[in-house]
Amino acid sequence: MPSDGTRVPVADVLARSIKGAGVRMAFGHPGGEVVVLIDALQRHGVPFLLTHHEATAAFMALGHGEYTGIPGVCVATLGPGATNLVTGVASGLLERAPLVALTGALSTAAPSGTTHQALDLNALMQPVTKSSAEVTAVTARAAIDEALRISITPRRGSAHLSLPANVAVEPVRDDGALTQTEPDQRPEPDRDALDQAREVLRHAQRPAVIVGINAVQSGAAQAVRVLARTLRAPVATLPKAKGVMPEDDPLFLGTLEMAGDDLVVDFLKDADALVVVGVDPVEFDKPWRLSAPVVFVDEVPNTERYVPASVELVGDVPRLIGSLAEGQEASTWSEPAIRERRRAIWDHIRPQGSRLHPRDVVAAVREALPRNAIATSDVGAHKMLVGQAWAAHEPRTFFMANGLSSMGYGIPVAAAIRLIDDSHPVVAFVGDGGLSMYLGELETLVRAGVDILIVVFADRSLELIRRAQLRREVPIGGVSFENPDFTALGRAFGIHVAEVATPDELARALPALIHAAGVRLLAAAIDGDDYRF
Ligand SMILES: Cc1ncc(C[n+]2csc(CCOP(=O)(O)OP(=O)(O)O)c2C)c(N)n1
Ligand SMILES: [Mg+2]
Repeated sequence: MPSDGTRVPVADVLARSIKGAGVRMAFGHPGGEVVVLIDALQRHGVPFLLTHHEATAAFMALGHGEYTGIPGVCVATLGPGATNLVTGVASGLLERAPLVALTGALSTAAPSGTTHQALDLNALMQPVTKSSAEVTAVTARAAIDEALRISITPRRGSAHLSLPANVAVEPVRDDGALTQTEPDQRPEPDRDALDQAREVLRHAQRPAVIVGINAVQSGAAQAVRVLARTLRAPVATLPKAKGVMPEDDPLFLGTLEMAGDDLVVDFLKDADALVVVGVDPVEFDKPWRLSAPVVFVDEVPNTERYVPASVELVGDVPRLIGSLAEGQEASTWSEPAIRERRRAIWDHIRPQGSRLHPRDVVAAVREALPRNAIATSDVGAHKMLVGQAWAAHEPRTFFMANGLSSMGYGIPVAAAIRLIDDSHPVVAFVGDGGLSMYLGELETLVRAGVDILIVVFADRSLELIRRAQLRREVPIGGVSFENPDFTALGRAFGIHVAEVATPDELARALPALIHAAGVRLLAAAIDGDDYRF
């Protein structure tokens, strides 16, 4: 292979750029059209993990992206491989995860009129990505570098490339100048806006801080903590920003949009100014309910206008927050009042009297795991509970589907994170509906040697949807099902399983589950009726 790279096959050029971007591993499910690409990835030092369903591969790539900030890569074949991939790729877009999806495509040399497995893959992927393009021998280098760059440019998300099987083996015809692989430059902050924002805070008696996902992705956690402590301001987070403020900090108020959210919002109504940091409207299912003036700080402009901003600071978030904090004084908020509200939220989400409440499960698992444990949540009634009850103390230790909010996210994201970084224990909280959707992936996890605790809330119900039926006063139906025999699943997949139905059984089962290696499943029989939002 010549050193100037002019004769390098297209698949190798893609693999080399992917390796160069820091991608740790790729996830996928092959077809004949992508075997050359997968081989190239592996030869260039990007191991490939086979999943049983392409969506799982995309969720794993998403986990790689959300955790490391470096795009995750997933691979699928053309036709059904690409259509199966769509849900995970769309999740990358709306979960704001850097992700590059690669699919095969029909050979450009296929006889005209070939329709077998032929779909317009770029048209398929266009609405669920930031960009989708077909790779040619001329554009290969620019296309992969552009896909990688687009995926890490705020707002982060998915990019897709389709690679015709014959093009993969063609030598590139333009391996020349590298395109920019860094994200686009952030705009310079507007000095007048900064002065205005500082004035808003200087006149406020009770400023509060609301934090969203871009505070995590822009590395602003430390700056937010300093600002909050300087102002002595309560901090509420959106679910994907949990951990920006340690949740045992006296200033931590609660998580918005999750169970008990009304109590968080109600407290914030007493604020006379809000600093809203990196908040992406994708996480909101409810309208903005606060009327205090808003200082909006983000990497990207407030284009959706979901947040009614009085002043907008757009640019380098940690620096902007640092400038905002300078010279500010402590507010008149009382820390005991914040603590009392936290207690009220904690009490609210668990009504008295149930045998084993989901909050008890989250609390017991939290207590059994160290401070740096990483948790993920899937989607359903349990997510509303976990998002409020799980205490995250550092950024990037809690991951939840809260953009596309697709079932199937929890387990693959936790597994990918653990494969990339084995220094934190990981736990995935999932519903029984979500678990059954991709049950076959337990084999993937066992084969990959993932150390992971899966906690399944076994209520034999799509509980969140049952609640929707109750709310909309339609007959209950099409939302209940039977679960597999979880203990037998343990034998089938070779995993450690414990089934619990009471707090005592939970306490007895937990130590062994926490300390065992490999895939462990805790099936907690709970009553879906017990969730309180
Ligand atoms: C892929 C996908 N299909 C459907 C939905 C709609 N949905 C949201 S929550 C939910 C129920 C999930 O059931 P389960 O996993 O058992 O969680 P639970 O609500 O019982 O806690 C459904 C069907 C979704 N979010 N994602
Ligand atoms: Mg359920």
